[in-house]
Amino acid sequence: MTMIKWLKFPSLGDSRGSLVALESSEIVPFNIKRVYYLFDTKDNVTRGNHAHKKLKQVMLCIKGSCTVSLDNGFSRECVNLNSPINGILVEGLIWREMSNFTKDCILLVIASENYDESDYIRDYNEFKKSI
Ligand code: T46
Repeated sequence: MTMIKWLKFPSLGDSRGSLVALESSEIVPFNIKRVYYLFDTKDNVTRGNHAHKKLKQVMLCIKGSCTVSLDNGFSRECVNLNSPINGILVEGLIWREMSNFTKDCILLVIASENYDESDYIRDYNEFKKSI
């Protein structure tokens, strides 16, 4: 079964342009506690390289694009995020890495929990043991 859980965000567009509203509902399937975004990422940088114990996230590129690699300890899948109306839901024990950021990339992350360093697994061997 694929780890890539696509979400499509309805665009409330009219003749003036487009608008996407993300609320805790069926669109974002958890209560939103935090929003953060990665931008101005330098060339050839890989970010992430960790798993979360409890955190659920929705990720989308509101500008530019990047590659997200998801690894459940048995297999790995990559997805290209390149649209402000399509994102992915990442939940469960998944090792994630983000790479191939375009210069203009803004990766928006909507999260189910406040920042908590103890929710991170930053060591791949520890991640494998946790599965
Ligand atoms: C994730 C990917 C997509 C905070 O103080 N508060 C926060 O809410 C966040 C997200 C980070 N930080 C601090 C912790 C580090 O000192 O910011 C610094 C950089 O964080 P980190 O190295 O974890 O950044 P990434 O890009 O590797 O990972 C981040 C998120 O941490 C993570 O949840 O899934 O973006």
